[in-house]
Amino acid sequence: MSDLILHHYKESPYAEKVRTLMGHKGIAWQSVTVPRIAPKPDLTALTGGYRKVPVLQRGADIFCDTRLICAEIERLHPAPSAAAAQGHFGAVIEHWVDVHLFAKAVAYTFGRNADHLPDALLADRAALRGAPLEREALKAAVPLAEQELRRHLGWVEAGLQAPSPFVNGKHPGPGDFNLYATVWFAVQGRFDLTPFPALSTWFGRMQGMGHGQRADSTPEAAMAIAAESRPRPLTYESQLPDASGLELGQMVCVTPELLGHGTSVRGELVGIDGERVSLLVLSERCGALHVHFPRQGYRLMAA
Ligand SMILES: N[C@@H](CCC(=O)N[C@@H](CS)C(=O)NCC(=O)O)C(=O)O
Repeated sequence: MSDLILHHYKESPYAEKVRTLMGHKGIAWQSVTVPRIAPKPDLTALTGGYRKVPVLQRGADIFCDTRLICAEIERLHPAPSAAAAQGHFGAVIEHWVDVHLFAKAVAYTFGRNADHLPDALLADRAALRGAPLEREALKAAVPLAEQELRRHLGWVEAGLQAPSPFVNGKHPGPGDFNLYATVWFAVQGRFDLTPFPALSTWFGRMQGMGHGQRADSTPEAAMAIAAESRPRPLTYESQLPDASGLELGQMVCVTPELLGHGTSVRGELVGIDGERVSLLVLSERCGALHVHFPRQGYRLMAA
């Protein structure tokens, strides 16, 4: 049985990014379904408070955010590679997708599906954004979101005219998986890819990767695994404090920069470098955990 446990839900585009990476690499993994809205007591017992999806668990090590999850999967399963080094601009594409394109895809798909979204989902996402989400306003936002999506995806279409089959180059890389997940979400809102033939072909190629070998599990089983495991030794090359001025051993808080309301994690700083940060979190239900975050996209502060 694989020790990789993905906590996710089927509608999540960021989870689709990881599921597709599992497919590309032909990995076996365990699947735990998380509620789509808060409260998520089982997930937050494992993360120390982070509620977003997906989260990857290996024993008592918890990896938050797809950037770090994908890096961990790449480290454990290096072939076939999806590393940025094989192509160009993977991180730049990821940032553009996260900060710009994703919001347009959400505006489009939420607007198109506005009449079918449960009230509780709208209330939950409004609380997470710290701003109201009303059905009529969501519907009114669709034409602009569609125009913007078309303009941005036109850039990708032009880029894919080159002989490379992937935006990352000859092989799929982080940019491909991030972009795929966001386009996948727009397609859930019935966004029409027909005017973008190269993008459609690329989309089909990414979709054809599948999701690897998934075995369904439960939150209880995942928490029992965490409780009976010890966090793995940390793999930071240097244990020196970095430019943040924070010291190992002090209590810190990690908060997402985007949609951060109420999702901070507090713990003891046990590892830090330019790419990631690790906190020791003592969970009532799961014992000692190492909760890992990327530096990109998260604010790290003294608690
Ligand atoms: N930067 C994060 C973003 C994750 C994210 O925003 N996930 C969405 C679902 S696709 C989410 O968690 N929304 C709120 C929720 O489900 O509680 C990542 O790459 O994992």
